[in-house]
Amino acid sequence: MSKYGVMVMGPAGVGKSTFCASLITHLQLNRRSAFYVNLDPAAEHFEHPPDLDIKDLISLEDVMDELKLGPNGGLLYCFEFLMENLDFLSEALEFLTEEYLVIFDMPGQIELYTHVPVVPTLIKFLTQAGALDMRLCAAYLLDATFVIDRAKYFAGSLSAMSAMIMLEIPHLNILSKMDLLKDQMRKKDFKRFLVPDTTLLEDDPADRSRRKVKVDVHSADPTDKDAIMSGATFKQLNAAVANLIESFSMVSYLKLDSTDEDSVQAILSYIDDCIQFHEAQEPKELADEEYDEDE
Ligand SMILES: Nc1nc2c(ncn2[C@@H]2O[C@H](COP(=O)(O)OP(=O)(O)OP(=O)(O)O)[C@@H](O)[C@H]2O)c(=O)[nH]1
Ligand SMILES: [Mg+2]
Repeated sequence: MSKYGVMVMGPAGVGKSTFCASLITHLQLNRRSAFYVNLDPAAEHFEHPPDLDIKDLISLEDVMDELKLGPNGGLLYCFEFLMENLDFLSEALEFLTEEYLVIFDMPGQIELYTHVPVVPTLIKFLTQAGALDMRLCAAYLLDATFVIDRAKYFAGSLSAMSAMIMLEIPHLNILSKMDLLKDQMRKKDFKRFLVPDTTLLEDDPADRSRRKVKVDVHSADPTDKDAIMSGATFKQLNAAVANLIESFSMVSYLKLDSTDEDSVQAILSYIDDCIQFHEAQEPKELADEEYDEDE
């Protein structure tokens, strides 16, 4: 019997936990079962209490205190500790039936998925045939307001692509917080950002405003952010990143507004399709009150 899950990831503050909460509320309203796993040892407040919380295994505060580590080093230690104690996960997940959607709420340190092999190892463990055998997909969130600054948008897209290559599971890239863009950009203009391509660099408003700052690149202070970002090298770097993303042709985006139920439902449908959730479900008997007597 397979298990089904989605790993919600992406940079800090992009709305991962908010999306997890909206998804759980939506599943509950549709009489579906969710199992919420918090894997962010720094997360404190939850709209829905987690069914399993990494904080019950290890405390980030204790790690930082005892090992004299900063928050990022501490987080890495917590994940390495989790890797050595994977029965913490398997004991909680092994009895879940295929009706459950397991939702993993991940921390915002993207180095966990793009640089160090911790999350790829975790994914191998969860999806391994014969053990938990989970059908898992990644929901990689980026903040939709990144599109206003093309450098940020392409850097985010590069991190999404890097996660796709490292994790090797079905992957959805999602632009979150769409409600924040409603007043800033027309729908027609936004559509271009759903598939990154190099033409988007041609009309970068942030680039135009940077050009107003006249800087002599030869005498400028190399640590001055404005000087660096208005220079030709920065432009070339962005163009190279955009070219790379376009040539791999792997990244495209779905839109999400976590405050809108239809939007959450649309993303859930993509998740269900990716992990083939519905194929495994037994036909359910209708509850008594749901029978239509005329039929
Ligand atoms: N307007 C708007 N704000 C949102 C949305 N989703 C999240 N936010 C806000 O963005 C902030 C960060 O949201 P979180 O859900 O904590 O983001 P996160 O990715 O889990 O953050 P970390 O776990 O710290 O990396 C909060 O203030 C949320 O209220 C959204 O769809 N629209
Ligand atoms: Mg969070």
